[in-house]
Amino acid sequence: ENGYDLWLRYKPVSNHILLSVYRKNITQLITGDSSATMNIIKNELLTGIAGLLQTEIGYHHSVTRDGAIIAGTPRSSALIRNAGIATQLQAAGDEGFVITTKKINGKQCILISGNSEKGVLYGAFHFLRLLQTEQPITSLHIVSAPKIRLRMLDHWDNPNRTVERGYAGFSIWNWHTLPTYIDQRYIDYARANASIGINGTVITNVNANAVILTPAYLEKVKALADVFRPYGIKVYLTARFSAPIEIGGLKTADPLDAGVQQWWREKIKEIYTYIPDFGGFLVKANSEGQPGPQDYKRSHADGANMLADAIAPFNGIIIWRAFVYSHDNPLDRHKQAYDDFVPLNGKFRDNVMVQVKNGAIDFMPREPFHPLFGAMPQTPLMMEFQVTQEYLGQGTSLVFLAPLFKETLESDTYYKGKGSTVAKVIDGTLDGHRLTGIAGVANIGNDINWCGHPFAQANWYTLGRLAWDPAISSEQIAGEWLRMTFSNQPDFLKTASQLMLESRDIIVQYSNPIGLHHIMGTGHHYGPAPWVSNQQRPEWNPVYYHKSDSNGIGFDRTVTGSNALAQYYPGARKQWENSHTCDEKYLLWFHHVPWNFQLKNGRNVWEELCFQYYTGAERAGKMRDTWNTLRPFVDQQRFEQVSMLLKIQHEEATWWRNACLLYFQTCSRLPIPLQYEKPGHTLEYYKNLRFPYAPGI
Ligand code: BDP
Repeated sequence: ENGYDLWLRYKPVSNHILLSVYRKNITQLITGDSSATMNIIKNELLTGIAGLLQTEIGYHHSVTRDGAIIAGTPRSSALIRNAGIATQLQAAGDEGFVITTKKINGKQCILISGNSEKGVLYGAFHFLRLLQTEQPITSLHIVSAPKIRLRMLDHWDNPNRTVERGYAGFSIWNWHTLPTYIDQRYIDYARANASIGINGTVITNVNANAVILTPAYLEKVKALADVFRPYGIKVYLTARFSAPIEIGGLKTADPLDAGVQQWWREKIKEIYTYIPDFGGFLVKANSEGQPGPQDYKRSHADGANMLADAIAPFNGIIIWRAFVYSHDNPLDRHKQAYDDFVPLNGKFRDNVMVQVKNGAIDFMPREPFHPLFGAMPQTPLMMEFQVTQEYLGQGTSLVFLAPLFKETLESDTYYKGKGSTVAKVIDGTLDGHRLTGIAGVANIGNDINWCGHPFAQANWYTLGRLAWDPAISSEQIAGEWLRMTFSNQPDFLKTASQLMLESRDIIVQYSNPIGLHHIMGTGHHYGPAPWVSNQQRPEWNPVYYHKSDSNGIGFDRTVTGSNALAQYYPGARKQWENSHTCDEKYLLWFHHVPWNFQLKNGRNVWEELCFQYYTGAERAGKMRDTWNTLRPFVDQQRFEQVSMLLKIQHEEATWWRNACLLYFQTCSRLPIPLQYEKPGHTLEYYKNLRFPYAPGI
């Protein structure tokens, strides 16, 4: 298997007892009135059932026997309308679904329903998932509604098909052959997203190119939007703030300039002539060199509101990113987004969301939650996770991200007292927001298996599942994905899910232990480079973040340092503010401590770093041994791929360990304890490694 089928393989159910139960309970399909979406539902159910049950069930117009599957909305199907499930349907809302067992005309049926066809589509995929994961189906009473309204992928794809921070080949969007040539990939992409509830996609990079807003390209975007629509997916674009100058011939892009406002109004109107359900714009402004309203001494709110006003008549939204930092913020990059955005709370239009990365620095392997969560109650905040593994082993490492995403979502902001979790800020319950969203920076490219590393597919899957319901556990997600992607065998599942669930902790241990962060290679961000200090902007240098010197190591973010901690509510702050009681996962994130500082386990900081780096690298090696025991359960192609990649990962873990410890040792001047094997090379060797063709920039 080459992995192209993702988690939608529909292989025969291997449990024979279950298979016969399924065959008895699934005998015919009846769907609501035909439409583009209903045809997709019908085909998906027929294909899925044929694959899983190895039997062709008939397509009927009425219930003639036990085991009928009835899929439709109350509007499109009289059977659903008259089934007496109005209460359940009400609970399902606009996009949710009801799957329920019912007697109709004396026959035992399974109803898959929703108030919209999109809901039925999600229900159909859920039903197939039950079969794929070998769950009982004889008495179903499921009502499921998404907790988050916008469940999105952000593609960092450029028009020339390179993908910023992409490790799975080139962009799947072939701008050259669009709009006429519709690659089957576009359809399969939409289908995979629908299967996990994703309902929006930003198809262009946040480092935006205005060309996408020109008519020739809008034609191409329209072609994609037409493919995605029946799968319930809306298209969004990134807006380059200086587009009025670059493609509009104006002299300025000042958001308060009437000509600029007029230009955007017309541009947006034009977009809607191509794409009547266009979702809106995602904007990165005044960040890392991107143009923005501050170029004209206007605020982020001025910029966002100008676009919001132009798009409001079409019910579009503006997603404005809070990922900002500048070189003239001398103390701590950690603080800037909060400092810039909190004063703007309440100043954004109703159709603006502010998109905030999970942490204040940048998608680190472990990062405390962003202090903006809970700090802008009048502004709907959208979560931005990074699915592509820029800082988590890129394309070579098996790292399951559900534990990382969940750690953020479950963090307590204390904004409205204990229990004010980030998830509750994001899902709108704490402040009653109508607009809610979770976005993930996509890890998809044109590699045959979509995501490069076979296990990276699990992170795409995770994004969808957690955006649907942030309460789903990592164990559940890993289990579902493994069952559908590989096998339902209990022995396989036990070992493979443990492998996944530990993987994020392991990479934290061997790359960013006890709160170290941002010590990766320059530019490509591949591998360790804690020594780098020659970047022109201070906050681009790893030394800015670890502050390692002969006295100690770590970033003091307490009152004696940058005081970034003051941006958190007292309840949250308390867990970190005192170096002696600080959650040690974040010790060096918030404190600069002497090398002989004692941890709770009795080791000092230097010994702890050695312990973490060595243990992490050793565990990375064990991952490969563990995987090798799973050979009997996995097809050869994917087995070998993962095995080879785990070899690389082990080598990289050892490289992180050696390079970091040798470098930090130049500060601590302490020996690596004797029980550990010596690094295989000198620090100079590691410093001299170069990767001119590392992917993803
Ligand atoms: C950083 C990436 C950079 C992105 C930036 C962003 O290194 O490529 O453009 O985030 O999110 O993590 O805008």
